[in-house]
Amino acid sequence: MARKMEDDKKMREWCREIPKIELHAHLNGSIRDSTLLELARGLGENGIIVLEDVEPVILKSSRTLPECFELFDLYHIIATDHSTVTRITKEVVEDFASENVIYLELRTTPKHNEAKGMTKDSYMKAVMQGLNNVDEVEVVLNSTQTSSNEEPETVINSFGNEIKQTRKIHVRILLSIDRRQTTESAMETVDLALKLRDSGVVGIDLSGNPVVGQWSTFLPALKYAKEQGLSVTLHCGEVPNQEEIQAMLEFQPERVGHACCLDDSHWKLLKSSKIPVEICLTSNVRTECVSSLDDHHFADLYNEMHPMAICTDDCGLFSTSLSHEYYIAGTTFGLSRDELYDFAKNAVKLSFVEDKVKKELLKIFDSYKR
Ligand code: 6MZ
Repeated sequence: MARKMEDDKKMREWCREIPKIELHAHLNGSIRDSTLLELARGLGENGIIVLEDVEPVILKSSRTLPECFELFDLYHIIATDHSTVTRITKEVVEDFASENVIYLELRTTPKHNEAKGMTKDSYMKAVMQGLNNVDEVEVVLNSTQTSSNEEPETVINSFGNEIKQTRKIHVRILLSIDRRQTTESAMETVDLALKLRDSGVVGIDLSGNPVVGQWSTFLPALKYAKEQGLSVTLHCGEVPNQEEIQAMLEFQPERVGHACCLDDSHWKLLKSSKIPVEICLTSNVRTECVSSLDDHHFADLYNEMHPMAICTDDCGLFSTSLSHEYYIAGTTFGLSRDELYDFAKNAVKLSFVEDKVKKELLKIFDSYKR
């Protein structure tokens, strides 16, 4: 028993220590619990929300998909203020870096709020300010940015090797189109993404409550994004809307998130198309998109060597971390450390970052294991 606990602890430590790539993380879903409560208390004191109503919702550990979207509405009230957006961004990046995430693709829905003088543009400025404010680690936003000349640290890794470790995280941003938006608003988001290309924005995500909105509303903006060379990822199959799933797979996005509720024919189509899947284990179980970890489609896709990346989705909302997601993937599906390591490394190829950075990231993986 004690031996098993010791092995388990070592496995958790190892999952934390290895370099990792995060490809599916929503900014506002990744807010620290402590920050969320602090902000909610502030709003409660100012009479903007009733804290007693909100606190149990924040502290509840398991939520259905509809409950998550209720909570997101609260997150949006809390986060619609420039300085808060800046603070959250800084903390989220620092939290991922502390998990040894060496590349983070962070997605967020640009918001406007007239009362706070916030436009989609100013929301994104606040996000960028948050990236600038990160001080625990160096944030690299494009491949032309010159890194500091700080000497990398020498550390001994769990393979027993001496390695050089730099305190650096590459970050790229995806702008999310919320399914509640109109075609015009979705177009605006794509235009904003194009404007912010030099600031680290590399693509577009379609997300939001999966039972809201029509595919035909977003399609013009998604097509436009693709034509302009932005990468596109879609939340696909969180609910069994087979007509939409068909249309999404035909659109051939560069990646899809979740892919839980596909019928047999779409399952075959996904596999033959080799569209990479962003896998969010804890999120899928908590939101009841899959019945249990054992029944998760990860195992089937893994056995077929389908391209996939392990991701967190909303590490604040689901009280998880990327290390924990690796740990549960390893322990649930019986992956060895070598297999998990290769899996982590393969996620580099699925990222939307420039080839030059991909090479640099692959080098970090190789030097770590050597
Ligand atoms: C669909 C999700 C999601 O954009 O305000 N979001 N959309 N399915 C999910 N699975 C649980 N998790 C998060 O981050 C929060 C927003 O991301 C989307 C929702 O639109 C949510 O409001 P941002 O930074």
